[in-house]
Amino acid sequence: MIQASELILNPDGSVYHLNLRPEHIAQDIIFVGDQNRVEKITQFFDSIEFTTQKREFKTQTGIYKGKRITVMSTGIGPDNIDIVLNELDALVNIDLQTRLPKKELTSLNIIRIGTSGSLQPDIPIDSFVMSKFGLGLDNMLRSYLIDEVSQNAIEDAFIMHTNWDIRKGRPYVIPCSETLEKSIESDQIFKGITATAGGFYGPQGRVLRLKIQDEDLNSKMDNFNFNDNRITNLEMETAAIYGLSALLGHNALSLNAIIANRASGTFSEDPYKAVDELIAYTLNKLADK
Ligand code: R1P
Repeated sequence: MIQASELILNPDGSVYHLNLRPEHIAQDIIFVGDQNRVEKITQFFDSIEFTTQKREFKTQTGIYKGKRITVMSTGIGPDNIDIVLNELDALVNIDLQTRLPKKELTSLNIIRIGTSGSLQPDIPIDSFVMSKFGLGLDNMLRSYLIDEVSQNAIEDAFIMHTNWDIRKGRPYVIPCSETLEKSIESDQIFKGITATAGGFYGPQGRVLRLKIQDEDLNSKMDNFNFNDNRITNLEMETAAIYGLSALLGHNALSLNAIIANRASGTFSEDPYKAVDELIAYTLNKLADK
C-alpha cells in the first residue's frame, strides 16, 4: 500500500497538486506551459464539463468535435513535469481507495503545445517543431531507473561532441510516441531533437551578468547530428515528459511554436500568433485521430 505521505490526497479525494479525481480527466490530454493558454484551446470546444486550478496547474476537460479532451497547464520546467506525470498516472493507474497499483494499466495520450527557441538558422520564427527525441540536460529523470527507455548511443555521441562536463549530470535521450507522431505529422512541421534545459538563462546559454560553465554549448549543439537527427530547438519540458511517459507506459508527443531564433538572436514580433496557429493545427489533427 502506498502511504499517505507518498501519494498525498486532498480531503475531497483529489491528488495533491493537480486537484483532480479520476473522473475529471480524459484519455487524450494536451499539456501547455502557460495557464492562460488553457482557455486559448478550450474556447474552441463544443462544451466544457470541468475546470479547476491549483497553483500553476489549471485543468479543463470538455468535448471537441465529439472527442473528450483534457487541457492542462504544467507551469515551467522538468520539476513540474515530475509532479504532473506522477499525479496524472496515479489518477488512472493507482486505485486511490486501496492505494494499490491497478492490475490493468491505462495509457494516456499526451501532447504538449509549447513555445521554444530554434537553434537552427533555417527553422524560422513562427514555424512549428515536432520533437522526434527529447534530450534532457536537466537531471530530473536520473532519479528513476531509465536504462530501458533511454538512448545510450545518442547520449554518448552528444557527450563526446559537446565535451559535456559530467559534473552537470549525464544527459538523457528519449524518443516520442511513434503512433502520435504518425497521426500529427505533416510537411508543415520541422522534426528533430528538442533539448530540454532545467532553467531559462544559464542552462540555456543565456548570459546576463553571470559567467556560464560552457559559453559554446549552443553552437556545439546546433551542429550535432545523429543519424540525420539534429537538435532543432531548446525549451524546458519535452525530455521530461517523454521520459516519464515512457517509464509509466503513456504515449507522448511534443509540439513547439518557435518564438525565438537563438542562432540569429531574434524574438517574434507576435509570439501569440504562432501559438494560436499551432493550437488550430493540433486540434484539427486530434479530431481526425
Ligand atoms: C519559458 O519561458 C517557458 O516557455 C516555454 C519553456 O519550455 C518554458 O516552459 O514553454 P511554454 O510556453 O509551454 O511554457
